Amino acid sequence: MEKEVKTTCPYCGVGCGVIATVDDNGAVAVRGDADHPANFGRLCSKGSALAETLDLDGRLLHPEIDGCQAGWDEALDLVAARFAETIAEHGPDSVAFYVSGQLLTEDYYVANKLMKGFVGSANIDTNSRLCMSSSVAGHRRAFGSDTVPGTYEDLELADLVVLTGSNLAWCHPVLYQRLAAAKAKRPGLKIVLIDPRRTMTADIADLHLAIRPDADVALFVGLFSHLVSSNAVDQNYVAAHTAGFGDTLLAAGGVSFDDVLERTGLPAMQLREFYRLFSTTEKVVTCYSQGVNQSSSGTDKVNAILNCHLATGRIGRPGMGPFSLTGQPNAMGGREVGGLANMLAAHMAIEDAGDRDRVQRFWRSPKIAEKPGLKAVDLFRAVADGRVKALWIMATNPVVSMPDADAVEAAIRACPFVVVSDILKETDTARHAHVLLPSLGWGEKSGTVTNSERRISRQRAFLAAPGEARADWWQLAEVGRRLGHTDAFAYEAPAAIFREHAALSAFENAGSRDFDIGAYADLALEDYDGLTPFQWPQRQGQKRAESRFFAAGNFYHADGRGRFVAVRPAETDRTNADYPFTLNTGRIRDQWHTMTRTGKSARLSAHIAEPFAELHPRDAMEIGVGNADLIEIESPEGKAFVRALITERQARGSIFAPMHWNDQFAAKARIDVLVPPITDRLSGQPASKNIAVAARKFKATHYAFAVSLAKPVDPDAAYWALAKAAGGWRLELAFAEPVDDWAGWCRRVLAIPQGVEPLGYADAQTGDIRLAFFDGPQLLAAFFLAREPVAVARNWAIAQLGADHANLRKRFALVAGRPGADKPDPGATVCSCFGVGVNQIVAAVRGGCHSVEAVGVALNAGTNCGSCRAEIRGIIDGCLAAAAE
Ligand SMILES: Nc1nc2c(c(=O)[nH]1)N[C@H]1C(S)=C(S)[C@@H](COP(=O)(O)OP(=O)(O)OC[C@H]3O[C@@H](n4cnc5c(=O)[nH]c(N)nc54)[C@H](O)[C@@H]3O)O[C@H]1N2
Ligand SMILES: Nc1nc2c(c(=O)[nH]1)N[C@H]1C(S)=C(S)[C@@H](COP(=O)(O)OP(=O)(O)OC[C@H]3O[C@@H](n4cnc5c(=O)[nH]c(N)nc54)[C@H](O)[C@@H]3O)O[C@H]1N2
Ligand code: SF4
Ligand SMILES: [Mo]
Repeated sequence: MEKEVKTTCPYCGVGCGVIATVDDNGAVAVRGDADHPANFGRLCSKGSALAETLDLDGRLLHPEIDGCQAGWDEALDLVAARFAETIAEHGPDSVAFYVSGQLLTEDYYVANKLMKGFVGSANIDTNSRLCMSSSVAGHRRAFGSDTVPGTYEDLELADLVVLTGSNLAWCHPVLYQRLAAAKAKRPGLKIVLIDPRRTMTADIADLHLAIRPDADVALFVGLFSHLVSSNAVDQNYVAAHTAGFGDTLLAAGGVSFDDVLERTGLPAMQLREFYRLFSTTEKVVTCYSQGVNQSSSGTDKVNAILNCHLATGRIGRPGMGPFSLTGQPNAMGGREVGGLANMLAAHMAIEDAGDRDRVQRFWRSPKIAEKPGLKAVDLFRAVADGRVKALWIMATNPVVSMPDADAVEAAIRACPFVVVSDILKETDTARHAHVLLPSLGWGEKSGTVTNSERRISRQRAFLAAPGEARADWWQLAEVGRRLGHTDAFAYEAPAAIFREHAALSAFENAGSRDFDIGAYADLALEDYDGLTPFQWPQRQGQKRAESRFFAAGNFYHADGRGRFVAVRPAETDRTNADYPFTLNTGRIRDQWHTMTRTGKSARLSAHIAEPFAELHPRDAMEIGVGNADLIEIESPEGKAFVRALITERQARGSIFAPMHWNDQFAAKARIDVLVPPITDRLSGQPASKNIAVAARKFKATHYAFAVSLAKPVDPDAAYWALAKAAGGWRLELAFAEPVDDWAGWCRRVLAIPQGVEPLGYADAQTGDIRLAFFDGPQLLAAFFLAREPVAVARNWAIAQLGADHANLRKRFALVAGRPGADKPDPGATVCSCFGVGVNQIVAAVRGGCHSVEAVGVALNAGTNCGSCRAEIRGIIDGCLAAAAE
């Protein structure tokens, strides 16, 4: 019998409801949950492909100690013993946890409780430091609490949506779809995008401000002045509910319109238009994400935005407000449990003696951390210099995602005791663990997550635990018990943890703290199982009609007033002739972070199969780089090799590279090795978007492309990038020097069995070599080598892995490296849901399909999740423009 389970997507902070079905053979299918208020049935490309990422390939199924399989008792005893010894000898601050916004709230709660209440240190930080901490710091400065005032519906109700430092189309795709649908219905809804790059999100923007990196403070300080001079300030709101207006106005006076023009690099007309739109539109929502947070001025950027909403009183009312978009599925839940080193629990403050005492009484803990712990960058510094001697890393991959990643890797390698809890056996971080603990993954674990609009939803298990994998909360509780805290960690199921978390949120609260879900403190097990999505706060005995905050003031500073913060644009002089480019890093549509899950899907890997760097055509020309060349990017911290992608979407002088690739998928593409450990002074969040780098062409003697049935092993080449492909793997390569025996190289790397001889072709004139290995009619691997970037049609070559090669002519066509006339090459995949390539779309446009809808009718492309609609529109525009020339 088919089983249907309602759960929540494990990727981005939109927090879409998913219905998973498992059939009798164990096959899983997913679809959007039409009843979930985040997505109403929609899913993006990543959500739609969830079922393809659930195989057990590469999974960690048993605990390991020093690379050898071990039992749970042995592993947990060792973890507890080593932590206990270290604490006894060097004090509580000599140990640390580094956790993740991808933990469930229940896991996170236990981790935080164990470290802050029972180890007695606040050395627990999380990858949310790299993600949301500037928003947290900004919220706390302005509101006295870490509160996101609005709801998703506000984007649909607004008359102006400002997106700044957000690539909504790719990073919060379902919210983007909701916004796009609202705009289609009501074209009067204006959208302004503020981003140095012209991203796919620009597709729905009425105005795109290609701002200079980190000029946001100047832009919003200038807006503040404009709101004052154009009488848009809500004097009543400011007088009744805020403080600090005067000082902020004074500070803003120091930034003239001309200063703003100079700092932002924007044309005056565009700037005026933005200011006019903002000041004359009552219903404004300003959404922001990593272009704001990940900056040395991240917290000031946040407050510069909040100032404008406070000044106009546009906050907490339908269609109005600042909106920090959270990245990870449980970034918000992590903040609720106080998972950051400078927070306590349930939105209480670690600096506040009363709060510390309250939490300690509630936990009945022997101690409580007395001061904030080390923030991520400082934490790894402390690991490096030996202050932290035992480290537990859970659900995050810092060797890939932390700034100065090589230094972080060296620190982990040198740490006397490292525990890693992950779902995969081999990650760039797991390879340095002394103890590896197998965790349950999505579909296997149970608990709750909170999305960007404060909505708590259940993740539910629908698959059996694989091997000996166990939940993260269980691992932590077991260690807590082994450290002697038997009662405090006697949980038997996530429901009990959730109840405790809910009870703590209400404990001595009485409206003094924003986060309160006391209504759920006594939730019965069946009710936890059946829990439907709800937004906080939900105080005990009170049904709250209003889901927004601050329309009528009631901020969480002691005087109840919101604060203006007198921010000033930072002086940044970053001219350095050795590192003339600005590197901006971020995300692509179909990969999730360090690719441990999305990298398993051939469909998702087809959209962009290689690490790349986007640069402007004139910059490319100046450094002698052509499309498809490889470039070497260098900063004082490190080096990376990636493919060049030349595009006018990129501003001059700046380079964009994705953060996703790692040592499992590429030779040298961990982009965080380039990022210096510079942080925002208030939040400690690294500045991952504005990095001084040099770029040059990487001179290869040979380039190659291979498809292979078996997973390639250790490709020794200066450059390689591996991706899952339908039926096998694809491998891009470049060599710094020729290899003597190419066939031998293939045999080793592409795992060709003994006795299989290659079918070969070598062009003496061009130096091209092609090799194909067959087992009967089955292609095992094909290898295409050239002195220039290889021009073979990738999707066609991949399709050959599944094709029947009984016919000898077909085998020769393969080594000739071109599709037959009957099988045109579909080109690079645009629509991953239906596997439609760019050449197919171009053909459809030439055949008369001049709208995204028409292409959808002809090819299905863009008709499922819709994530590729902006790209399809771009292709149509490109074809029509070319035709008009
Ligand atoms: N496909 C996909 N979606 C994801 C994720 C993923 O890995 N893959 N990760 C999730 C997570 S954890 C997060 S945090 C979110 C992040 O979501 P986003 O913040 O939307 O994504 P990013 O690509 O990191 O950065 C957003 C934009 O900021 C711009 N930017 C850079 N510098 C500046 C600046 O100085 N000012 C302004 N205004 N803009 C600037 C960049 O050009 C970029 O387009 O995405 C979530 N969703
Ligand atoms: N240069 C640059 N660097 C960045 C960013 C950027 O924009 N630019 N963005 C930053 C941001 S916003 C973020 S959020 C981080 C993300 O960076 P990471 O958190 O390092 O990335 P993930 O790949 O999501 O890592 C999650 C890990 O947990 C494992 N895992 C999955 N499910 C589970 C589970 O249920 N339990 C356990 N124990 N493990 C599990 C996965 O296999 C994986 O190894 O990167 C940051 N780094
Ligand atoms: S928008 Fe996509 S990745 Fe984000 S929660 Fe929804 S389905 Fe998952
Ligand atoms: Mo994030």
